[in-house]
This record gives sequence, structure tokens and C-alpha cells, in this order.
Amino acid sequence: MSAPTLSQYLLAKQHSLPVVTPQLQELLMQVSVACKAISVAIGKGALAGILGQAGSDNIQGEEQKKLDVLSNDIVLAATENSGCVAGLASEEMDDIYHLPAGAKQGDYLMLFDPLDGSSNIDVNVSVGTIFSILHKPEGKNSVTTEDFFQAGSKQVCAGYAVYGPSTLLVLTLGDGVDCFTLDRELGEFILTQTRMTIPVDTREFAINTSNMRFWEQPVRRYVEEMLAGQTGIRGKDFNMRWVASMVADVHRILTRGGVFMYPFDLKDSSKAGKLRLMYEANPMSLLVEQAGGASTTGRVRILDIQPTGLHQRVPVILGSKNEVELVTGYHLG
Ligand code: AHM
Ligand code: MG
Repeated sequence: MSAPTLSQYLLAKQHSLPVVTPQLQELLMQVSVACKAISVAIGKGALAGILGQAGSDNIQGEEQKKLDVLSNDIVLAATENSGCVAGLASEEMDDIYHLPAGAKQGDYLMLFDPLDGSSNIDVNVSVGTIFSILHKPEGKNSVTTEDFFQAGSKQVCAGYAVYGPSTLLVLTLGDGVDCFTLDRELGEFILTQTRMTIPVDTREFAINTSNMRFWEQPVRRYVEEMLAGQTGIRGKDFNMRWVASMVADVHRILTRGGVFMYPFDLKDSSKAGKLRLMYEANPMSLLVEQAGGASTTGRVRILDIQPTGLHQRVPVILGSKNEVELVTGYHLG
């Protein structure tokens, strides 16, 4: 039998995993439709006049690209009338998004980063969409911002699409991590890899070393020890990769291992890190843990953090388990 499509896969999972309700299935299908539409838009690029700045900033004061705004609109349009969500929140929107009047409320809340790594879009490097799905608290009619403040360990499902040479959808339903490749002729995501597993050891790390002078001592020590290579305390040479698209860096780690760090730095001490807990750190941490890796701030497990703000930032250290434990030990020791 040929490999299943995403919809066949979800149908089969409905029988083996109780979390896979018909509504969750439908929501994931709608998310996949949105990812296909974003993939098409990105593929057209300059031909469709969609590269460059939108002329607006998001709540974090970051300049929005036209494709940030377009991708956000595509995800909203695909999900708001699906009958599967009760509310949505996005890195690109100041506040939570309430469904249009008359839209049927569903059982889930979804948070998303519509176009992660968008600084790469104008130079034709991989970008992605990240999503995190939570249960709507029971017995609530209208959703509030606080309803989204659930620890990452409560996520029902998380995933990302990466728009690279192929468009991929990587998904966890809390039972391992599976990967689908978009067949552009069929217009379907086809299951191409099951049980993605991160090796516990690695010789590859990813960090933006231009921030080195702002790092805390434990991260500086850890990176310096790797840079010292074979003759240093680690006794082996390491290789470095930094795409500046978290989706692409995390996808590499899910594929062949590695450690990814966007640590706390003192560049702007009012910010606890660069990456956002709800749209980036939580979904990626669930995927990484489900693939046998680890994810911490350096001090605490990311999935245990109780969120206090929709756009809250956290330091992120994730990937191959032994490396994450080593650098976490440097913070705690
Ligand atoms: P974005 O969501 O606004 O694109 O920002 C997040 C991105 C991550 O994908 C990536 O790891 C990081 O920012 C790169 O930051 P830097 O440019 O500081 O290296
Ligand atoms: Mg992002």
C-alpha cells in the first residue's frame, strides 16, 4: 500500500489515540490547507509582488513583512469558521482573536507563528509556520486571554510546516513525531517519515555567535568548550550551523541531531530571550521531547513554564539530550 495522506493518517490515529477527535482532525486538515496556501504564495515570491515590508510593526516592535501579514490572514481564514476552535492567537496579532459573529465555537484554542524566520524570506531561504493546539477550558462560553495561559505540557498537538526545497509538515499528537511531504501535483501531504528521533549525542550546534558578548557565563563556557574542539575538554570537533529560521534549525535537529540555542542575553535585559514561549518555544519543545530530545531555558524545562503573557519570551536550549543536559548543568551548577 502506498504511504498515507495526512487525512488517511489522522483517520487511522482516531482509532488508536483518544486525543484525536473528529474536531482535531478537521482542525489539522484546515491548518494543512493554510500551509499549502502559504507554500504556494512563497513559491510565487516576487512574481506575485509579495516580498518586502508590509509597512507595519507587530506588538513586539518588529517590522512585519507582507508575507507575515498574508500568512496570518491565510491561517485565520482557514480556521476561524472551521467549528473546531474557540479562539486563536498569533505572534502577529496584539491580542487574542475572537471568532466572527455567528461562527461555531469548537473545543480547541490555537496559537501560531504564521511565518517564522521571515527575515529570510527576501533572500529565498527556508521559513515556516509553527502551531500549538490546546483544549479550551471546559464550561467557558467566551474565551479570554488567560485561557491560553496553559503550560506547554498541556498541548494536545503541535507542529510546523517548513517551506524549503520541499514543503514539509511535522506533527506530534503526543505519541512521537511524524513528517509529511507535500506532493505538489496531488496537493496532498504524504507521510514520509515516522518516529523522528533525535540522537542523544551530537557534534553540531546552532547559536547566533554575534551575541556572544551578551551571553551569561554558562552558555559562554559551553560554546567555548565546543569551539576548543578535539584538543579541548570535549575531546572532539564540533560543527556550527545557524539558518536564523528556527523551523529550519529545529528540522535539521529532528533529522540528524544537534543543539539549538537562543539563550538569555544581556543585549536588552528587559527581554528574557528572543523567542516567544507560546508560538515558538512550546510547540518546538513538545516536538523535540517527543522525538527523544530535551528542551530547557538553561534552568527549567520549557514545557513546565506557566505562561503569564501572550507574547512572553523565553531563553531556549533544545535538541540532543546529552548536550542539553550538559549546558543545563552548567547553569544549575
Ligand atoms: P521571527 O518569528 O520574527 O521570524 O523571529 C524568530 C527567528 C527564529 O526563527 C530564529 O531562530 C531567530 O529569530 C533568529 O534570530 P537572529 O536574527 O537574532 O539570529
Ligand atoms: Mg518566529
